[in-house]
Amino acid sequence: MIVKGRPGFAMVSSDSPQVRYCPGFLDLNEASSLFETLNTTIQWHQPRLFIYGRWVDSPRLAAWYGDPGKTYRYSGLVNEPLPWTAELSAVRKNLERYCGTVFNSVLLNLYRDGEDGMGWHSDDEPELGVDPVIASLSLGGSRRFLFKHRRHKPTSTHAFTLEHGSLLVMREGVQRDWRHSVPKTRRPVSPRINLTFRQVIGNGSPDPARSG
Ligand SMILES: O=C(O)CCC(=O)C(=O)O
Ligand SMILES: [Mn+2]
Repeated sequence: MIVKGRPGFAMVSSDSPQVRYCPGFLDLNEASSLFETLNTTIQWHQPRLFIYGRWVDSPRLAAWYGDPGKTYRYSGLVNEPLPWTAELSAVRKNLERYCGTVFNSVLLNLYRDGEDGMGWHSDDEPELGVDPVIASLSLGGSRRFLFKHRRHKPTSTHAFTLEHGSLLVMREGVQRDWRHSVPKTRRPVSPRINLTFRQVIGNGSPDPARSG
């Protein structure tokens, strides 16, 4: 079953994600100018991930910014944070106010085209703590974003289209109960930047797998 995400639609029952989608969180000009700035000033790199016993290029570029010492590990990668830029600090402040929570780091992903995507995973690494709140800001080309339940069979899938300037807030229970993904697409799509703001607790962790 596919349940289409609607503006302001909150899935809050115990067997569905506690998710809020806010299209137009940033106005068009603000979103476009932020996209241009991040595209050219962020220190993008090509992560190599250890998946199913081998090293592969991740199908996207990435960057990790945050408070000093907020190291983030996944799929064999150890990400040491780069210092906050003025633009990232301003967005962080805005999202902290909106979400009523504190973030000390942000993972940025650059999807160059439809060949780039992100496989099914949960943001459940131990350094994110139990039940993290994650705020996800999208800029550039719209992409589909899917949720599927980790245990329920048959699985129902919730589909959102994350638009330029939109915010998706994933609250308590979402990472515990659901996986999410950004599927690759044959449709022509513009480059997209996604920022997921997180709260890293302490340092170091084991290394949970992420499927691409
Ligand atoms: O690009 C997105 O919308 C999702 C990114 C994501 O799930 C992640 O960085 O963990
Ligand atoms: Mn994620």
